[in-house]
Amino acid sequence: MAPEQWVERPRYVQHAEDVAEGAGASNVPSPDEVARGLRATSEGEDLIQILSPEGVLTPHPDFPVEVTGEMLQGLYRDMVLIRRFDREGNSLQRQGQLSIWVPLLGQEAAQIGAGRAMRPQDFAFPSYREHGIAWCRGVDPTALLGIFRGTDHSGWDPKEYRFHDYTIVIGNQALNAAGYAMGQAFDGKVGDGADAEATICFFGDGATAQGDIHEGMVFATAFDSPIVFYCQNNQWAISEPVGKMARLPLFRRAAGYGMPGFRVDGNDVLACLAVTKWALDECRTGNGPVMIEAFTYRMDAHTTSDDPSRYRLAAETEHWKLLDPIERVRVHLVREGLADKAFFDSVDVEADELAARFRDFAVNMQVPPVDRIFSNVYTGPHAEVDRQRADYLEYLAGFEEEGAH
Ligand SMILES: Cc1ncc(C[n+]2csc(CCOP(=O)(O)OP(=O)(O)O)c2C)c(N)n1
Ligand SMILES: [Mg+2]
Repeated sequence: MAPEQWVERPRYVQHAEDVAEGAGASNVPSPDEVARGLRATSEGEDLIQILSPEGVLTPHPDFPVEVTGEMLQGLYRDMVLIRRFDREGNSLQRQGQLSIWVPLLGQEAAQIGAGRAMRPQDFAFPSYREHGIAWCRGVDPTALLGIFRGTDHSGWDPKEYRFHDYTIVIGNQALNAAGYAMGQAFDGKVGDGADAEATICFFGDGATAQGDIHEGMVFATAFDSPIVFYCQNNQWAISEPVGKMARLPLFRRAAGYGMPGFRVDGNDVLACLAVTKWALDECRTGNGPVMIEAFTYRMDAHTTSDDPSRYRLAAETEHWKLLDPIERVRVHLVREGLADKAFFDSVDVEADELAARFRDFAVNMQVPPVDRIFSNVYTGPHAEVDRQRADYLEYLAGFEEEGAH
């Protein structure tokens, strides 16, 4: 590739200076902007796609996946349910029930595709937006609520679900995941058997600028570890567009470490499923690691503390709406006669029930005892933690005495 091509910015990225220059005061995208956005995703460089935004299914020769009506219905249901409880989480924060919420809106296919590609024995290391992966691992959505109310560090047993705690420190999970995958290989868990294991590590586009990701990839490749590095490129790291920190499509970085890298349409659940399944199988049979870039879009704010209208154009979000990950599955199911109205209605009812249960749990959450923050810091008793607990309780007791006078 010629050097001048290296610095070419992807066309789909809006830069802060473009916004400042008033590139698009209007919230309505022009037809040209819409077409540009569609091209960037559906005809993007090396983009692996099976289900187009129009709902047309084209099998991929390198990533075969057996598609049945029942399987597509299942993926549709998963995506509708996680979108529904994600929206409920957002509303609960707005109503003061949660301290913060991290929306996954727009990334349903990237997460359900990868999550459903995993086998029970595989292990996932998430960052903080992977509610869809939690769902696929069998973690009940209500288990997420303590984290976002600020009363719990986690809400599930990572070993039971083979789904690690959320990691807020950007990129840090790549080190844990690479180490875990090295351990899987050392323990002889890699091979041709049906119980062979792999690890998958989730992180964002912004995290690729973090040293931990680099170190994780170096160790994983040096030790031929069974790990899939799954980057959800949702185009933004809070207010920083991916084109500002990456001169090349992110999946190309894999070559520098010596592993295969693929860019998959992150809004196409079938492509995400097929490529991740292939990658996990490569890893579990000793051909890891593999990197996947799921090319998608964060439709909502970074978190409920963020206001994306300060740094990106509504037009950009509008054209990604046309690439909606759920809508293309719905269109395909209807066009091919694989689902009827009763099916779609039943999923909507189920989604409403899940949201109601989620809300009910949130509003009835009890305030935990103050000293619970000191629990589970280490696997066993620890003198320093005990000392800190005693200090803190004594400090709080001081307020009670004051109040008594
Ligand atoms: C080590 C570290 N530096 C900075 C932050 C603050 N921070 C939180 S989210 C974020 C952006 C991450 O963007 P990306 O990796 O693209 O993930 P996304 O939020 O888009 O899913 C930053 C910089 C942090 N949590 N940890
Ligand atoms: Mg991002």
